[in-house]
Amino acid sequence: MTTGSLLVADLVIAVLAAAAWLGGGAASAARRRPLALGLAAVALLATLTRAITITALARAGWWFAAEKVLIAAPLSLAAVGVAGPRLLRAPGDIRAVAVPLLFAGYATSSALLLTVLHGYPASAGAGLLAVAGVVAATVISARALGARPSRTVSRVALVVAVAALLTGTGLTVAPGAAPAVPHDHGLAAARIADEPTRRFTLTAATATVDAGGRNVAAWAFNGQVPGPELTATVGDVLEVTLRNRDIGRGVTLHWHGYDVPNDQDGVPGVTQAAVRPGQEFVYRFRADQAGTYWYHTHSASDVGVRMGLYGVLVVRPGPVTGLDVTVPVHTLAGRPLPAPRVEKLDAGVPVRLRLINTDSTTHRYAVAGTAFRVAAIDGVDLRGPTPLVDTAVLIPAGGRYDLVFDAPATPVALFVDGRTVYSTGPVSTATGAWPVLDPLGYGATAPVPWSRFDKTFTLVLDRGLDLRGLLPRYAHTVNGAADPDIPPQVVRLGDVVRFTIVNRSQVVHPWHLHGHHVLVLARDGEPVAGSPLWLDSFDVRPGEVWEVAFRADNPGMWANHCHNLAHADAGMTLHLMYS
Ligand SMILES: [Cu+2]
Repeated sequence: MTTGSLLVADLVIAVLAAAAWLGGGAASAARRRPLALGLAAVALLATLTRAITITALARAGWWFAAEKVLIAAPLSLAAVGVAGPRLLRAPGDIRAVAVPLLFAGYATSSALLLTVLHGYPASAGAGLLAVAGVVAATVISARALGARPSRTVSRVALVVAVAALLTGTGLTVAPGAAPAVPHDHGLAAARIADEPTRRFTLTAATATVDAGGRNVAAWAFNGQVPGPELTATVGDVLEVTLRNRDIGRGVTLHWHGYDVPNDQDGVPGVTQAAVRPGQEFVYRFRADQAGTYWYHTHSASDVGVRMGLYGVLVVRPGPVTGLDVTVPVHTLAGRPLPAPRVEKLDAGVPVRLRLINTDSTTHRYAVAGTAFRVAAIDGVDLRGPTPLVDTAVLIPAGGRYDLVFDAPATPVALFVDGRTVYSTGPVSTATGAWPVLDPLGYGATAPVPWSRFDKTFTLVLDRGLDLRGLLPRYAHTVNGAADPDIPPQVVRLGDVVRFTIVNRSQVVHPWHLHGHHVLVLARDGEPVAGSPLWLDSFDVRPGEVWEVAFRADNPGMWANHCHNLAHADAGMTLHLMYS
């Protein structure tokens, strides 16, 4: 069983246990004896089963189980300890066990709420709040049912409630107040002064565009979605003038995966101010990385990218040979945008498909009718890629895969999520059952260039109630905090930095560090067994633990965030800062 499924199983069992205890309590209060006893038996069984799931989660990593071991387990033990013996005595008047059963229900519900609303890290304050809630609810229930709680119980309740109020700060105060992200931090590398060799102008404006045969409202660069494809050759100096005609939320250009100097990175409030309607901003950087990249607005990025403010950036090492096409996959107004048409391929022509996922969720790609190799991921060439047949690839949000093959004389087709994106003739469409390539075991290995790390950080991804803004929100959190309260990771120029990224939530988080490619060291404790993977976007699935590293060689203040942009918007953004 994967840790991801264990997390789901544990949650389901916890919900079942809490519901059954509460239901049993209500049934006994209503003198429904058989129902009460039946529900209590289910509750008892479910609560004891959690001993197995919590132990397994703790073995997978303390991050997955901390609050369950420290708070849920004692509360569950209390539930069983209080309700169990009274049930075994099975009194003539079933109403006599109502309060013990309700107590067990409150204890397990409170532990469940703690996991769902607070998550990681566990804190004494949060635990006390949970206990205070249980005591208060039990006392109220006892009064309502006419059972008088003893003087001792009332005293304990009072003490716990006061302690919870005094220390129960885990839910309401930042674990470590984050220093404000400076607007102008003086660390930005001076942008290059060289004469540009490639000039582009991108004008952002509202537009109506054709999305698969239907006109939809969009935000577009130069009236088109995707925006113009920007191409360059290694060594070119790009100068891109961004103008904003009427996008009220502001616009910037972020060069996704391109490790530009910090002041060209296009993150509003961090590296520049958002470009407002009527304003412009000129980006200039040298194209010294070959590969497949893309650009997109980073201002209100969730809405902005979804509405169409993105395009392709391809930097080639030299002249194009054969067929070299980009396939940016995007969903606009709920419909997939059509890919560029390739009607005909001459046999023997070398083909390079640059697949780009510009959505916020993973896509599954399958090339049918030919063997192919994955030549590059996230713009970086793989070492010793071997031919693959009838194999699908999963590309995370923001990620790019370059697939290469020599065109066969027979038809080939590309499928995205089972939908034909293009084909040169009839091919088998049964790609749904194909195995999926694991890039961590593909290609030829090479040693990791570092044996020691100057800085190590752990990012635990979760969800939690964030009460620090104007309105409470159910945030996507990192180490229990949400943007802007997540402390920045501070490194020095030249440091070799290691990150451990743990996903203890129920959803995939495509991780994206700006300004650096990270080298994958291991996933779930298994070292990379294939080509070195230098990634800028990688899916951390529920229950996964990724270890990645990079050399801090690009000074500045860099966003480090989930590229499911709705998650980034809902708190899952922090910053990497050079001291
Ligand atoms: Cu996410």
